[in-house]
Amino acid sequence: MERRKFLKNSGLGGAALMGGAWAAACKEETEGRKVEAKTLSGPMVIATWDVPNATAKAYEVLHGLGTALDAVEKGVMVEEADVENQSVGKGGRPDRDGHVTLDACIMDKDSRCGAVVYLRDIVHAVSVARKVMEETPHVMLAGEGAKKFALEMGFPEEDLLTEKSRQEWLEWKKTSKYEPVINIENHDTIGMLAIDSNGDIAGACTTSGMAYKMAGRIGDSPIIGAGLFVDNEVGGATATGMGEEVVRTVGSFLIVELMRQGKSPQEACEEGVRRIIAKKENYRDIQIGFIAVNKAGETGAFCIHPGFSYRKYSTAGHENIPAASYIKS
Ligand code: SD4
Repeated sequence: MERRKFLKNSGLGGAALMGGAWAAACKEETEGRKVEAKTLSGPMVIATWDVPNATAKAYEVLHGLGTALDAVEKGVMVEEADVENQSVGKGGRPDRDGHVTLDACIMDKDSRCGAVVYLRDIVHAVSVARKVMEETPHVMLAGEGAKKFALEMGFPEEDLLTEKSRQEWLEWKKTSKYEPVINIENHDTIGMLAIDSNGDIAGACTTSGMAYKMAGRIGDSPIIGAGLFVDNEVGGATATGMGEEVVRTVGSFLIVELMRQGKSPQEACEEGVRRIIAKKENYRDIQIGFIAVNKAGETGAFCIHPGFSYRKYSTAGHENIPAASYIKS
């Protein structure tokens, strides 16, 4: 019986049987520094905010010995299709002109990456980003070009503005004040990081961006290094919140580099938030949340305001973990 079927039929947790490949991955050297193996006990996935359906889908892929790349794509697609999530994909809140525009990116273990920005009328922006990575010589496609490419690749065209988001937008237009409400109005952008049974890391990030943004505005989420960064030797990081501030500090790249220098994911996320606070006088007006994972499977998260959490699915279970915050209450 082939190994995949055997694992599925065995009734045993995949992680117990994957020890060989897993242990081998743990012994790799990273720039002369031995990677800690103490907490690495099987595949795992983390995602920004409390998104249990998305992490469950990703873990299902990982448990079936799928790649981290497939896991993060399939995982975030759950939120893109969920019309109740008004920060991602279909049902997302529109820009101030009433158009839902999507930003997404994906990055794999070989530092290959793809992104789409200002994509309209296509639900699964992350899958278009993956196609950009795999089928084109480019990293990022924008607007009309991104949509044309998506249609050529066979993605269906559909209106992403739901009646609920349309009604809220019409209500917003009465005052047209751009003051994003912390933890509410731009909640639930999904950034996801996974480690597969080979110990390889991939990440994805997808969003409809800040509600009622100016037409054409792009945030951090599709920008490799800002909203997402993965280095398979070290770990990965991803962000949610006011994207402009994450771009200014190249937040996710910074966090991965801090982990490369020896910081834990938790310490690195804290420093990522501190960097933003140091450059932003009105930091109390914004929310930023970072999550990170290192090669050993250790995770961390930090944010400016209380209220941010992340979902983690590993051999230890499936939990929602509230992130510590710079401002305590
Ligand atoms: C952006 N970072 O477009 C995104 C918004 C976000 O939860 O994270 N919302 O700036």
